[in-house]
Amino acid sequence: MGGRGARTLGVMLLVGLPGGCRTREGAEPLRTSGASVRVERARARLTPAQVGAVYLSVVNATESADRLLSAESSSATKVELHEVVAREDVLSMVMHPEGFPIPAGGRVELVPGGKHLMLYNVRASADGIDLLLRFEKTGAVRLNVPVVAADEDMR
Ligand SMILES: [Cu+2]
Repeated sequence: MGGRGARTLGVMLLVGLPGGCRTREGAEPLRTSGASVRVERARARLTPAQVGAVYLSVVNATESADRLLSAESSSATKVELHEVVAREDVLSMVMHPEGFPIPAGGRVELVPGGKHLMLYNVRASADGIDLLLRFEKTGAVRLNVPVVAADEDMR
């Protein structure tokens, strides 16, 4: 029970660096050794109503702030950036069309009860769902997100 290690470690991702090498002629190359924006612990929870949520961590190891602008998936008709907020004891979801800021040297957690990606009309296969994240500076990051059981601890 609950022994599927793939839940946290099975995420394949490719980070697309925008435009490749951007060093200007004659300038010192930027120090980029290992510094990157990366996605960890991506997992999805689906409902019988074909609505789903994706939770993940974005780690920004670079020295400049980035922003998660949008997301899309071939397994869903629409993906929105949401956050659960409490107003006078009522929980509601608000959309973040402006994206989620990712601070320099920091991280942003998408977790149940907080920020998340909302998927509409999801069709998941046993292989999970594909997800394309678009960052302002990092560019596109494609990953495969495993689907976890509804009763599994998502934290
Ligand atoms: Cu939502």
